[in-house]
Amino acid sequence: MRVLVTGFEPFGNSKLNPSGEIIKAISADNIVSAILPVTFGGSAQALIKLIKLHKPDAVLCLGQAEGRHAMTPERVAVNIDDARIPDNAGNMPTDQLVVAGGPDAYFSTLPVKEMVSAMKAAGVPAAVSLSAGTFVCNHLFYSLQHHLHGSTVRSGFMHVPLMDQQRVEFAGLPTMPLAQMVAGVMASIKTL
Ligand code: PCA
Repeated sequence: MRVLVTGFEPFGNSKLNPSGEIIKAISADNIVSAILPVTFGGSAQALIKLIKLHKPDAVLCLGQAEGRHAMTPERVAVNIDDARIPDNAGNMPTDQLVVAGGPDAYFSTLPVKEMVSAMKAAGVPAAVSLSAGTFVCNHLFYSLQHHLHGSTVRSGFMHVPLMDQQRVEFAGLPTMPLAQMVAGVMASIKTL
């Protein structure tokens, strides 16, 4: 079984993105990984190219969600782009559709509850999340589910907390050690 796992480059004014750092830290024979640009459109195009190239059996995309305490597999992707800050190309869409004519939402086809249980069993704080927001992460997640809808490839998205090295930059927000996040991702992949 081949799993495609992606993370994101840093965005906003940050120099780090834990999802990208996780990608740099994981490697296994059955894992193909990539770091995607934090841009509407560009992120999804790059991901779909990777899916066509590697033909994975499952796809797990990762992104940073500042403020979260736990690893959070997302349950639902919504058909809205509504940015509070510009993406890395300067785009800031408001109230636009991710896919014109697409359904309002798609559910994750990953076993989100089993992933949470597996992460907790590995000692990693984890919880199911009901919203991936309306920025680039949700855009990527929705585009992924739209692309793979009707196929047998299982796919979804997981937000991760800030990492310890971001504690000064995001004073007061919860962080998690990178090694714990990597353990969580590996435990999640095992459930697939
Ligand atoms: N988090 C952002 C985009 C990139 C990332 O890591 C988000 O939650 O939309």
